[in-house]
Amino acid sequence: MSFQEYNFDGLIGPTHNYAGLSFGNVASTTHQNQVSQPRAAAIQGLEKMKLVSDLVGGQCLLPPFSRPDFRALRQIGFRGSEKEMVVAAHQRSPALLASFCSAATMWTANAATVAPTNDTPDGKLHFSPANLASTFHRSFDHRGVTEVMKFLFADSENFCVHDALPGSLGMSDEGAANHTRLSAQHGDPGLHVFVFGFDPFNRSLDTPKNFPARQSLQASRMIAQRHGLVDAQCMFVQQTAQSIDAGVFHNDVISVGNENVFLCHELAFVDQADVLNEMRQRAKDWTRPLCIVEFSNEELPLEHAVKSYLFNSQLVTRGDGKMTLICPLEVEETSSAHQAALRIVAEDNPVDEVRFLDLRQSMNNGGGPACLRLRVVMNQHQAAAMHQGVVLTDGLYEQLKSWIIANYREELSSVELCDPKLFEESRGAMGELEKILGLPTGILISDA
Ligand code: SUG
Repeated sequence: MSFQEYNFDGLIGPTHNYAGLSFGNVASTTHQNQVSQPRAAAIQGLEKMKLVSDLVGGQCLLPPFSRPDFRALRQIGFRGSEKEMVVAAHQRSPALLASFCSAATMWTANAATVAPTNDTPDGKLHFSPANLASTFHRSFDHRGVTEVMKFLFADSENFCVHDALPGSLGMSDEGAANHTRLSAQHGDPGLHVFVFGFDPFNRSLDTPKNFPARQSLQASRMIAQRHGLVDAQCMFVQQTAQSIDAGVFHNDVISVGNENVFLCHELAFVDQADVLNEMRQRAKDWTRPLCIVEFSNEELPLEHAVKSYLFNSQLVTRGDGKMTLICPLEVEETSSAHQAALRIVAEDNPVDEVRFLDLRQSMNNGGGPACLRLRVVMNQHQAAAMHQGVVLTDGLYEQLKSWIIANYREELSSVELCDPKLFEESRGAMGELEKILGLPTGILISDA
């Protein structure tokens, strides 16, 4: 059986904007109320998909949804026409309306946590959509995401798509952004490293002072349990409060792993030396040695790691077994991070290439290359059993480019989120996209 990693990137939606909704995410706060460029954002994301498709293949996408999310507005008691609901929400608070207009489903590293077939006792590929309960503007997104995933992975012989965990703060789950699967090669058994920021059942753990810890240990444990993973396959590791306070709101801002390579900052984890030793111990019988590259704070100050998003680079395995590190331009522009990237390539490990990519529009909201993709390891039967309409071919790439140019505004300001034309445009665009991707009518329209 041959296995391959498929990257499901979030196609960036037409209401991409800078409302500054994510407390603890430095980029989101810094760019609050700036004018966004939805068209450029979506093209930047699409170009990343094309690059990965050309480099390694297996590129797929997850669609955006129409916004505002009228279903959610109705759920919290707004009534009347769509225009009336939008005006009333805006009058209550511009941030409230912006929460229902967010295009945050683009960051598909937060869409779900995944356990591939060869790790699960029932031999199915498991997905647990994330409840994203720690940020209000993202807490409704799992409904649409789950519906889409259940459609894409409908074949119950091969796949199991769970519902999100109950949405309480104590059970707050941020998906694959706080989970790394390491393995000798994608098709080999994996070591699942779950990274949490707090434990609702143990308040004596160190907690951040300035910003919220988003991922609950109990949520991580429940995801592992429902995927059928046993302790021998898992590590549960605490993120340092210091890093969260410096803006590391997800673990994928301070570490990244792919197959047998793990890159991290020295301030990523509590008791880090023990954590890394345990990883080495767990990997000692692998057919390829685990290569860990750790950066000291002296070499790469924490704030440079956060500003550059070095650890949010996308690490992919090419056909020749070597790896490419796809970094945001900000890494090239931050000298310490640039040097760090060059060190990764120079050291004895499978990474032999670094690429820099302009993802500025998403980066300004705290979303780098790795935030924009969900990794799914599939065998060839599963790749054939999933819905094929979301696989990026050259034809689909061209179609999506034209669709973006035809449907997206060049610029969008916070005030324009009240514009009824915007939600008509967004709904119309999603209707067209459903046809392009062969999705059921209405699945991307957040109305009912
Ligand atoms: O949850 N930003 C997202 C960025 C998510 C990045 N994902 C990963 N690290 N995997 C967040 O903070 C921007 C909020 C706004 O629109 O104002 C936002 O939601």
